[in-house]
Amino acid sequence: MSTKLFDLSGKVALITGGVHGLGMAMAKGLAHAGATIVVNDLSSNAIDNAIAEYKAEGIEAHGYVFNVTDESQVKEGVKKIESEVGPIDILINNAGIIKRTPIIDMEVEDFAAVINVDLISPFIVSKTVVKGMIERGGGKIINICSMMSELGRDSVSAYAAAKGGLKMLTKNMATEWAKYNIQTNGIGPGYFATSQTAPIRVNGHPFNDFIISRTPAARWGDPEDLQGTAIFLASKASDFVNGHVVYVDGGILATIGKPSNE
Ligand code: GCO
Ligand code: CA
Repeated sequence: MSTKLFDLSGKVALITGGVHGLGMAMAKGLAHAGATIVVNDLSSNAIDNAIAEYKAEGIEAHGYVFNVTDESQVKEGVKKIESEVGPIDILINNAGIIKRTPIIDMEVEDFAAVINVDLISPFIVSKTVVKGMIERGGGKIINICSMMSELGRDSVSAYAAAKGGLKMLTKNMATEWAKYNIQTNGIGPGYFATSQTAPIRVNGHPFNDFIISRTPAARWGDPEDLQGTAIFLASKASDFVNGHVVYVDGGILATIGKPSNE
């Protein structure tokens, strides 16, 4: 049985904001590897729809309404999850937002809102969940980073600041918690076909062509492309892997790119 390196049977995984897109795809991957899936969102409607979508794939997911940026709601939510579903073995800090506005036009409140969801909430949820992981002798934390953990792009300053910060928070969590057999790592998705990128993925839109030519694999990622890395970082297979961000990007970070006429 010790050879079942990627088996997640008996594990409970909380995927914050796992009600659509990349979070849902990763959650489905963990479920197919045996994990029990818990998701949260601000809206009970979004949760109901997600639970139905999981069910259609044969997955009995559990949903909880709470706001990841509010520490008392997070404490309450985690307590409920752990008494009703079971102790959380795997945490994926996935909930995130983006605002695309040039720096000089951006309001401080909008910048702060992005930092709050994309950087401060992983801090809040992790510090809440990790206490139980320490008591139980281990756990897995996966922070969802971004190309913007490494690169800038016009109009996404707050997102880049948050995701760059999340990469360093990942290293600091690894530093503080590796000794408790808790592995903290990140996944940095490249450009994926999700609702978040829908406005910039339109056929003929210059950004669409740009991404395809900028990506050595020459395509947008399919959310399912993240499943293998999520399972790896959630499983025994990664028990001595600490503080890394695995970029699942079709090679974007490997290359400087090429002239647009090639
Ligand atoms: C953008 C995109 C990105 C992606 C992703 C890249 O506007 O450039 O939305 O920020 O969402 O995080 O890794
Ligand atoms: Ca268990």
